[in-house]
Amino acid sequence: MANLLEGKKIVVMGVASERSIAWGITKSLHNAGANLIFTYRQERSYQKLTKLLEKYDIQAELVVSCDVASDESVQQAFKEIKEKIGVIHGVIHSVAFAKREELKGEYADTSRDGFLLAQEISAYSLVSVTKAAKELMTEGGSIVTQTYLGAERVIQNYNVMGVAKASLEASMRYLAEDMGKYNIRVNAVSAGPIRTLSAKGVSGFNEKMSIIEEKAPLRRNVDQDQVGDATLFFMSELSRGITGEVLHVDSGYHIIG
Ligand code: NDP
Ligand code: N5H
Repeated sequence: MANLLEGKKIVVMGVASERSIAWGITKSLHNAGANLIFTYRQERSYQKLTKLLEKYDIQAELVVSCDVASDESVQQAFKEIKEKIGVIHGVIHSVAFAKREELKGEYADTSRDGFLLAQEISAYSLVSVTKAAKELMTEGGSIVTQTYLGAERVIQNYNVMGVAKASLEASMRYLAEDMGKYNIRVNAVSAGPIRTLSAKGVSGFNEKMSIIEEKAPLRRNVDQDQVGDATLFFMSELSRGITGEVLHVDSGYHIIG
């Protein structure tokens, strides 16, 4: 895998800590020879990212601020990437947000603003990012987002985020159709539960992990590195015939009734 992504420039969005799925992806892409550009939202994430890059001896091509809640911020980030980097070949979209109080109890209690916030940050952001990135992807390429089984089925507590992920997956398919003519593929990885900052403090997370150990065909949980390698496949030419797909990296749990 040493040179699967040699000469490829890929934007990674969503590293907040060493546990971030986006960091697992970073390691896989880096080991495959990719040149990486990073975006972050919070200053705290920027500090973390800087330390991680140093610790793992990874040279970032560029690190830019990008809050996907703002169209101007997304456009400004990709404008800066265009000016400083030029052509890019891929984007990793690994961002989501919902208010913690909406991630428990009944979905029927979801507030209008909580619903819209989850949709905006977790689903619409793939649209705005794809639109901005497309201008830099003049040699074709690959865009990968991160989703979860709660998009397909009712999973307790996932609530408003399940509906946002359903929207994200549908958006991914419509974008795959739009981008296909530019030789840009758009796909999603659906990971099983992984302990990250986002997962911290959410109700029922530990229980979800135990169920995987008990019921998934592989009887073990997945980790960031497994998601990283599946995402590497989507970024590479090995997946050149695949677009509009949701690939489950979940120890096979989604096939169990
Ligand atoms: P992390 O908490 O590590 O990452 C979440 C990221 O979202 C952070 O980097 C955060 O940046 C970013 N983010 C939130 N709001 C915004 C915003 N407005 N603009 C830009 N970035 C924003 O968690 P994960 O790695 O777990 O999450 C990554 C993705 O994986 C999400 O889409 C999540 O739904 C998905 N996923 C996670 C699973 C899990 O079990 N952990 C399972 C399946 C899917 P910052 O901190 O700087 O605000
Ligand atoms: C069924 C479950 C467990 C219950 C639901 C969890 C949903 C989590 C997703 C969202 C993204 C979590 C979230 O937005 C948390 C924030 O309200 C508070 N946290 C933060 O602000 C931290 C500091 C930052 C870094 O987080 C973000 N997002 O910016 C699902 C689990 C089994 C699997 C899972 C955890 C899925 C998923 O989508 O992440």
